[in-house]
Amino acid sequence: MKHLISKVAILAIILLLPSLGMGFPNLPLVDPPLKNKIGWNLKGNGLLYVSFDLDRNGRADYHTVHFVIKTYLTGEPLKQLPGFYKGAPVFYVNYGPANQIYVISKKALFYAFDVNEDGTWDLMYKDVNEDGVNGNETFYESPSNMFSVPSQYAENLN
Ligand SMILES: [Ca+2]
Ligand SMILES: [Ca+2]
Ligand SMILES: [Ca+2]
Repeated sequence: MKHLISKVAILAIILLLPSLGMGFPNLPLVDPPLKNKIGWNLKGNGLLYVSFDLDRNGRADYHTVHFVIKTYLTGEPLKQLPGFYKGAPVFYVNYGPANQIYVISKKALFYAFDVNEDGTWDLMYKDVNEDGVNGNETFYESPSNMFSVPSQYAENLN
């Protein structure tokens, strides 16, 4: 009888586990071409966020965060932009006769998943080397707290 009770207890624990918060997902990072973006946003912290819709359902689910290397206002036509940015992407906002130019880092500093597409990021990875997705990215945080921090990463956060 005692044996049966412990079996039931173990089963109950197993059944309850999924409701105790999601485990750490193994979502593969990707580096989608900037031309596939569905939007972008310059943040007050000087970083430029680019949004993607990887599953093409019309809602953003993935974001890359880039440094703004240089920004300036110019009245020159966009096609005459200087070519000395070594292929760094250029974003702009048109203000009538002038354009505000934002030159951003070619590769992202952060990659972020918004798994449930509610606008709050669920899983962020940092790529300190900004060398694209190549396996050296590290878990940064789960802004929505959807995912618990895996113990093997927790000590790196201090
Ligand atoms: Ca989507
Ligand atoms: Ca979310
Ligand atoms: Ca990398």
